Amino acid sequence: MPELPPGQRWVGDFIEYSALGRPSVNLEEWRLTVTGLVERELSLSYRELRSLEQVEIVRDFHCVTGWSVREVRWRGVRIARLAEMAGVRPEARWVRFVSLDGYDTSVPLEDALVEDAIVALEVNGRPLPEEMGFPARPIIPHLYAWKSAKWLTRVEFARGYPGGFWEDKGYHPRGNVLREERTL
Ligand SMILES: Nc1nc2c(c(=O)[nH]1)N[C@H]1C(S)=C(S)[C@@H](COP(=O)(O)O)O[C@H]1N2
Ligand SMILES: [Mo]
Repeated sequence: MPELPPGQRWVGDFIEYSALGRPSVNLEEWRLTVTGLVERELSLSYRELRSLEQVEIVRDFHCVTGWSVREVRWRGVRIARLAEMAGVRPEARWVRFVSLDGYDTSVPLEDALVEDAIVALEVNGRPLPEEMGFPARPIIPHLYAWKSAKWLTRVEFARGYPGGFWEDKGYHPRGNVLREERTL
């Protein structure tokens, strides 16, 4: 049994949070763009993303409101791989994730570049269901789940702290689960 971080409780399944509603996604038009402090902007179709090396991770998922889901299997492309393809500039310190519905969130660059930080395309062996952010969401398992922007469409590298939907309401710039970085 995995260990429960401080202030969390196990629940059996995900609780859907879609603060700005569920956007409708047209997969033909959808692109994941990688922008900001990069040498080469990327604009990847779903097919192109799927053709990159996929990695699988099995990690617990922790919402800052206190619920945790055990041992979720995610599959997708390492954020570090996208950063390398785009050529992130040395001045970059932050990564901002932007969703189709307008939700956004940001994390320190070093947290986004760890080995098990991915842009997930699958959960538990199937493509992300619509309500879970199809076609893509970042998963950075050591950070709280609000950093996992569903319906991801843009990864932006920045020098200054970009903030985000919850961050601008007082939530933590990093959100490390074991350090209980919930609010400022
Ligand atoms: N676009 C978008 N992404 C989002 C959210 C949201 O409201 N909108 N909520 C976040 C929060 S607080 C959590 S806990 C997780 C919940 O993921 P789930 O809806 O798949 O359970 O999504 C995160 N990503
Ligand atoms: Mo959350």
